[in-house]
This record gives sequence, C-alpha cells and structure tokens, in this order.
Amino acid sequence: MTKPTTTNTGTPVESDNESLTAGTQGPILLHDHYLIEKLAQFNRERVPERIVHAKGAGAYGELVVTNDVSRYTKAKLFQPGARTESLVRFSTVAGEQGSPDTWRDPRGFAVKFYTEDGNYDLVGNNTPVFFIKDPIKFPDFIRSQKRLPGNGLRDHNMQWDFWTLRPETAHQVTWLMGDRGIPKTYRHMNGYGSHTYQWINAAGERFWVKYHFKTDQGVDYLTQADADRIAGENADYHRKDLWDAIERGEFPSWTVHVQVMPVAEAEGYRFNPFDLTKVWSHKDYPLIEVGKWTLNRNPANYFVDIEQAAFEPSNVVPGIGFSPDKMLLGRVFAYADAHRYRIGTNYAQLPPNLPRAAEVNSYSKEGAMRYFYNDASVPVYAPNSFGGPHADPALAPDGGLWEFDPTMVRAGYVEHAEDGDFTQAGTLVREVLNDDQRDRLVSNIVGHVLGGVQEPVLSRVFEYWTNVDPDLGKRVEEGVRAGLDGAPTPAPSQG
Ligand code: HDE
Repeated sequence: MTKPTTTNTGTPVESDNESLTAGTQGPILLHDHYLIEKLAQFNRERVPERIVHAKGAGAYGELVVTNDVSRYTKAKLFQPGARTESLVRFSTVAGEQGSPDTWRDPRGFAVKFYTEDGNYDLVGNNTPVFFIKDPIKFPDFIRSQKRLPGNGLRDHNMQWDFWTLRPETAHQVTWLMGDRGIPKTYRHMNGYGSHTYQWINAAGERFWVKYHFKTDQGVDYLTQADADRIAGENADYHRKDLWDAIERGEFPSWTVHVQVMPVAEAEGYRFNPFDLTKVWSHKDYPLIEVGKWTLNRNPANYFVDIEQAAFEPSNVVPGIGFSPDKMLLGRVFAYADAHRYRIGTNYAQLPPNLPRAAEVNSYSKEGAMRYFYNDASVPVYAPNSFGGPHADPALAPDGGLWEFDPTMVRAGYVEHAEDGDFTQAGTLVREVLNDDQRDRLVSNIVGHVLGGVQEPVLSRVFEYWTNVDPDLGKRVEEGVRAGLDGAPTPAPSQG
C-alpha cells in the first residue's frame, strides 16, 4: 500500500493536486501550509555549484593494498592487505553544472578514503601537472577559462592571453590540447595526486612521493570531432557511462602506484621536485605498485552523495604529510573554506563526508544544520577535569616536516639544472607522443586558436609553441594562417 504524503513534519496532507482557494476562481490562501512549504522548499533545492569542477559524477568503491610499501609509510590504509572504503568524484573543470562532459578540459579525480585514522582525501586530476605553480595566480587563471563579464561568453582569446603571459602553463596546455584533453570516458583515464606529498614510515623516516592511479581499462580518448558531436547528443555522456558500467557489474578499477624520492635527493634532482608544472622521470623514479582501487557502488542519491561531497587536501592521516609545493599548501586552506560557504558549517556531518571507520571526538559544536552532538556529560572546553577528549600528538599526523629558510620572501621556486617553462612540454611532444598524436595535437591547437584568438595574443601563441618545439610552432602557425585565410581547417572546439 502506498504511504500517505505528509508535510516535512509528518502530518498527512490533503492533496497532491489542488491548492486551497477561496472558491474555484478565488485567490490562493496563504494558510495552505503544504503548498507554501512545497514551493519554498523547491526554491531552496540548490546549493551554489562549485566555482570550478561544477559538473561531475561519482561512485563508491574500495582500495585493496597488494604490495608492501610499509618501508615508506606507516599510513594504515597503505599497509599490506588493508581494505579501505572509498568515494570518488570525477569532474570537468571550467564548465557549469549542465555543461557537456566532452568539452576539452582537465578532469578532476577526487578520492576520499574512509580510514581508521580519519578521512584521507587525495584531490587530484587526470594529469600529473598543473597550469600554474603559485596559488596567488589561481583566481586569475580560472577567470580566464570561464566567461567574459559583459556577454557571459567563453573566450579563447582570454584563455590564450593568460596561458601565453604565464608560460609555466606550457606543459599542462600541451597535455590539454593532446588526446588526454578529452578522455573517452571517466573509466579510461589515469588519476594523479599531481603534487609531491610526504610519506613517513614507522621509524620516522621521510620520503617524497607522487601518486599514479593507472586505469585498468586502458587510456583512451575522443577526437575533437567525436567529442563535439557527443556534446550535442548527450551532455551527460561520461556520467552515464560510469553509472551504467557499475550497474552492469562491470566495476572499473585502477592500479595504484607511487614514485618515491628519498628526501636527501630532492635538492640535487634535475627538476625542482615541488614544482607542480613538472613530472619526475619514471626512469629516475620508477613506479612502485601499491594496490587495486575499484569502484563498485553507485550513489544512492546524486545530490547527497556526490553534490554534497566535500574533498579537501587538508584531510591527511598519520604517515602522510604535505610538501613545500606552494599550490598544495594554498589548497590546504582553500577547500575547507569552499565547503563552509557552499554546503555549510557542518558539511563534515553529511553522509559522504562523515568518517566511516574513525570516531569523531571533536569540540566543534552548533552552527547551521547541526545533526550530531556530544553527550551533555562531555565538557565544551579543553582542557577539562571531566573526561573530555584531549589532543595526543603521538596519534596525530604531523603534516610533514622539512627544512626551510625562515626569511619572508615573495619568490619563485629555486631553479634546478633542467627546469624551465618549456623543457618538459618539449620532451612530451618529441619523446612521448607518436606521429598521429602529434598530428592531433597540432589540429586541436589550430582549431582552438581559430576559435577567436586575435593579435597581440596570436603572435604570442606562435612564440609559445615554438618555445615548446620549433617544428610544432611552425605547424601551428601554418595551420592557423591557412584557417584565417579561409582554407579548410578543423572546426573550432568548445573547450
Ligand atoms: Fe582545486 N578547487 N584548486 N585543484 N580542485 C576546487 O573546491 C583550488 C587544484 C580539484 O570533486 C574547489 O569544493 C585552488 C589542483 C578537484 O568536489 C576550490 C587551487 C588540482 C576539485 C578549489 C586549486 C585541483 C577541485 C571548488 C590552486 C589537482 C573538485 C569547490 C592552489 C591536483 C573536487 C570545491 C570535487 C575543486 C581551489 C588547484 C583539483 C575552489 C585555490 C592543482 C579534483 O576550493
């Protein structure tokens, strides 16, 4: 038997169909409480969308550790045989909630692990590097990828203006314009922690690490033409693919690896290991397998589990710490701040964010939408003489320790032997991509630039790609000039 509809406070309602009016033609009556509740609740259904990474999809799963990396970290989730429940949210970056999944863009790869020592969040992307290396540039960068203030349109001129004025973007833009800029599905892309993190073992020894989640489905991509077509046919293509695969019981998985650098090697390494626009060569630091991460459960409710999911790089556990990467340190502040604004003060009490394997013994109290609270016998202050929780440094993560010069400065990273804005982008183009991939890179760049880039930005675009690789620069310039002269060129892309 169907249950009776009730108000939010449980009283059965008179009708799902008719509002209360004075006669059949009379005004609607304000004391129709259920009508008012229904309309008012509806008006409040949305929380603000994420300022970046607004469109996404997610699922639950688990990490199973298959190797022994205990000599590098004491983190419980990475001990041999450990199984840890996990949540992921994949996303595009610049598009809004309703934007097509197949726009050219990096993809977010935000993972939460529900560990016994509290939640551990690894909030990464599907690329191992990023556009910029200092958090002070982030709002400028994002605005240049979003919309013009006047007409509300996206603008390729603005995007290339920023990129060419900040050449540290070259490595990430090369990734973006290549095949990895539009993954075939969320299942067919790798995930990267991107930053350098610290691992600490039981003996207190410290290592620098980078995380790599290698897709077991194989890396695959969409051409610009296919992506443009799919954007019109099904804007939710990637969200649907992930959902359908899990419903079919085809659980996508990734093999988790790390690169490990002994702390003593950082200073002499040929690239500054804390610069987020650089990778570490796999020849120098080979991948070490950690475990298998599998997605096996769709969310019960998209809004509750995925829209309200709050990932925060500040969530680390014992055995894991931060590093001198300024981007990472900026993010340690930014995310919790974003959640307090977007979802509310008590966001950590919501189902996707609530620890599942650890107990919460916090002195935080009250605030909008408080749900869990301490027993009245627990004091509201510390220290106290009445058995309230007390901080224990032996149990807490130390956040990572490293040496630094305490003089206050505003300065770039110390340049190591092979650093430079264009070095690794050039290596990617010449040594990693094959001929077909390079052809598509040229065609994607040309199509994108023809989507509205004008002088003086245009000349800087040619210079930028020539700095990455002279042959690539020449091909981009030829392609763009031919397009401007009306010769056939690839269709401009949306991204
Ligand atoms: Fe983010 N980023 N970001 N980001 N980011 C957000 O957090 C920010 C950066 C990434 O599925 C926001 O809850 C700053 C790098 C992902 O919920 C915000 C800086 C990487 C997600 C924010 C960066 C990322 C976000 C937007 C420069 C990859 C989606 C709303 C220091 C390594 C997480 C929110 C999800 C989301 C800030 C740079 C990945 C505003 C200030 C680098 C996957 O807080």
